[in-house]
Amino acid sequence: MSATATAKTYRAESIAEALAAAKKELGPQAVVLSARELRRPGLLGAGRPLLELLVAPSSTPVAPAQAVTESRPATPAEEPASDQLVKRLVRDLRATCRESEMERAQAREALSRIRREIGEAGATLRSLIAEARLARGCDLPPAQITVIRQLVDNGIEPGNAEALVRSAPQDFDDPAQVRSAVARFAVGLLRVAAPPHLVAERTVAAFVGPTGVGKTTTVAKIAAHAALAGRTVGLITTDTYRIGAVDQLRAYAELLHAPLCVVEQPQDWERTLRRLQGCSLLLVDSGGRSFRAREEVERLAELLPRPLVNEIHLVLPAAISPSDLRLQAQAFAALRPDRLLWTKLDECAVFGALLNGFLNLRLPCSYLSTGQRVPEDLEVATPERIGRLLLASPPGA
Ligand SMILES: Nc1nc2c(ncn2[C@@H]2O[C@H](COP(=O)(O)OP(=O)(O)O)[C@@H](O)[C@H]2O)c(=O)[nH]1
Ligand SMILES: [Mg+2]
Repeated sequence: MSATATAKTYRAESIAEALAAAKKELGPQAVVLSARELRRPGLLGAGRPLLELLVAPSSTPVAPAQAVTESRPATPAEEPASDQLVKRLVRDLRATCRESEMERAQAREALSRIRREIGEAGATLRSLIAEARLARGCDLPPAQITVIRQLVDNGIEPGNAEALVRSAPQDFDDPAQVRSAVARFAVGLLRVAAPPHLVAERTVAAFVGPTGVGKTTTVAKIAAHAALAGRTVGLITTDTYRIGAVDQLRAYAELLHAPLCVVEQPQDWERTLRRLQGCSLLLVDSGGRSFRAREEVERLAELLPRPLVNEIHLVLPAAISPSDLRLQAQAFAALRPDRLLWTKLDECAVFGALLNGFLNLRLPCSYLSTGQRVPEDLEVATPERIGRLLLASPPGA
């Protein structure tokens, strides 16, 4: 006789209740053959669903597992029913956890998409308003309006361009003169930060930013310049997330004969500082963080405690759009960066981001990275250089 022929069904609100009833009737060795959820009868089937267990007495030869459990793997006949149930519950729980984790990830993804869209819409709106003002001629003379348009063509946010032109001396009526006046004004306005490789005091400088912007390469360049300037450099990385990230920095460390330490948790600093106590400049590379990964940025903030870390450079590509700049600034705000470091200037046609970054974030600029070569393609930022970049004619203009 098959197991299902002698099996009985038990219904209850919980598995435990149904199982207790089954064991009471069929004995403690009863075997659960299957379980399913039933909708309660009623208009809407409301309330907690009922659970139905199909249970056979233990003396009954158990039918081949797949007959009862369909596609589930076979369960050894001697395995007690309670074990099977526990396994099943664990399996179900795991599946539920996986599902809710996926739902959370999808919700996070949707939220950041909305944030991004709002950011972009805001930037577009600001541009449109500024454009509309310019189209109406606003209250500025034509020469000033021409220069505002040129600055906008150079990637400067329209609002920033107008503010800059309005703030510069107004007593010119030739666009070229207005342009020079604006350039002089911008140069006076821009702030740069002392580059850590040329600072005499012992400094711990960290470099943070999105993935692939050139953090590791820039750290290597600064380390090489520091070594050339006679500093003893120690390299530190918190990037244990990306495969090969530590090896990338280790390769540079070996070339420079600089020690390398990994900081994976805040407690690692004590050991790291002991090991690098002879170094006068500690450069901390970090893993790239997507602006979506808020928790990761918060975790990184714990790995870069102030005032132990003296300065945090937010590394961004010079080609970044105004809306992405706002998003990235927002994403990395938890780290309280105090320097801006621009990379990939060589891949850039216009340099408005350098001014947008300064005006929107109010952070001084430390370095400019102008290519892939280590250590050659690195410049210490100066207002004059940034001013020249801002006012350079865009290609094709
Ligand atoms: N064109 C150009 N490429 C750069 C510059 N800085 C870094 N890179 C390249 O960008 C890629 C990513 O650099 P990496 O330092 O690994 O970025 P990270 O993920 O921020 O650490 C590498 O191929 C670098 O050679 C730069 O200033 N200009
Ligand atoms: Mg890196």
